Amino acid sequence: MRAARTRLTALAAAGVVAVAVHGGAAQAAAPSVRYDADTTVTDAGGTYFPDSTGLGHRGHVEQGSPAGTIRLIAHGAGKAAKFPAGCMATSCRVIIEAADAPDLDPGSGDVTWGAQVLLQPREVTPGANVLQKGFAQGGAGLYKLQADGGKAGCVMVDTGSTNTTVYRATWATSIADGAWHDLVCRRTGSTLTLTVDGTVRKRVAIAADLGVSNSAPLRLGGKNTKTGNDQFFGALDNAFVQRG
Ligand SMILES: [Ca+2]
Ligand SMILES: [Ca+2]
Repeated sequence: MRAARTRLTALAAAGVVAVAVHGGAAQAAAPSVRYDADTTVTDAGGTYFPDSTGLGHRGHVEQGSPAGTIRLIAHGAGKAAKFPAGCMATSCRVIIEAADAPDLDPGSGDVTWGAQVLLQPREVTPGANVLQKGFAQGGAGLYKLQADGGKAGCVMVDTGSTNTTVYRATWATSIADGAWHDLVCRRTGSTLTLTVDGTVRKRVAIAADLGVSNSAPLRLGGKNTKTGNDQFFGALDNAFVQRG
């Protein structure tokens, strides 16, 4: 049992599985998308982070104006994606964006998403979007991981106009302490759960029929590249989405 537990801990630390933590029996991880951020590829279309699952959800680097840049920093045996804290004062903007795809839309099914996040106290901003598909406004619906004010939070909004409630599972303790944290959001039925470093920190009730299915891209580091995009200025690794 100790060996099994150690293995689960290692998997959770890699940001690739949370099912085993919450679901009782262990399940094999099968994310729809994951970015190990160990490398980038640049071609005629620009620079992108390859999808580590092999499913081809390229994470294109998209810059706003003023433009921010993402660089790779050391993390474990590999790298992580560092967003640009050096230009916070000028509201520079840069995100990682993957095109809409059916396996990124969970509908009303269970879904897990998350990332490993490193945030320094000086990088804290009121809005800091880590990972999202969709928007809180306008009916698109949304699943999101954020670090607003340095506090990890999971957010869901139903697609459509009938249920516009914004559901949030936020931990009151700041994670902006200059250390890596493993942040996992999980929707199971009528529950939305935030897990930080393997410990459940917040659990809230959501509408059982809430569904997220939209035409928005998957975005890391901001809601878009426009002014007021809730730019994230920390570092990310192993951002992932997993249905089921
Ligand atoms: Ca990495
Ligand atoms: Ca879609």
